[in-house]
Amino acid sequence: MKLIIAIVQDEDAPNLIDVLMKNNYGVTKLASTGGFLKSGNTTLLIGVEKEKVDEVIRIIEELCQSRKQVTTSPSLTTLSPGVYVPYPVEVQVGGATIFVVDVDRFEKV
Ligand code: 2BA
Repeated sequence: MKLIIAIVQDEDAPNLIDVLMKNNYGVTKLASTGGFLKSGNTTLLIGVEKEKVDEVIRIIEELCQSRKQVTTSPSLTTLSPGVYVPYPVEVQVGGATIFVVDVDRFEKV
């Protein structure tokens, strides 16, 4: 068995969860926060048989869009040493960041 850990954008999560559930995959949704943007994203835990991993990843790829987000990054000005001035930085986020890990043991008791 494998555990798929998928970090997706909040906007994509509801539809993705619906489609996974309709295809009989068990899903746990965790509210998470990206370390770089410090804004909310969604982490899904999906436990599946090894043979189903590719299908789940295909569904995630299909439903999770890549988007541009603007954040601010501190920059050191040359005029005033030690003074940080924020300026906007555009980053491309997602579709999804996916980890697939082995599950040693799976029990429902
Ligand atoms: P964040 O850490 O908030 O990152 C959001 C987006 O900002 C990233 O999109 C990437 O395009 C950009 N970014 C991240 N770190 C950067 C840096 N040091 N310099 C410039 N740009 C940077 P994604 O790569 O699609 O990642 C989306 C979210 O997936 C991340 O949100 C984080 O929550 C998670 N993630 C990505 N890689 C990860 C990893 N190796 N381990 C754990 N979580 C990860």
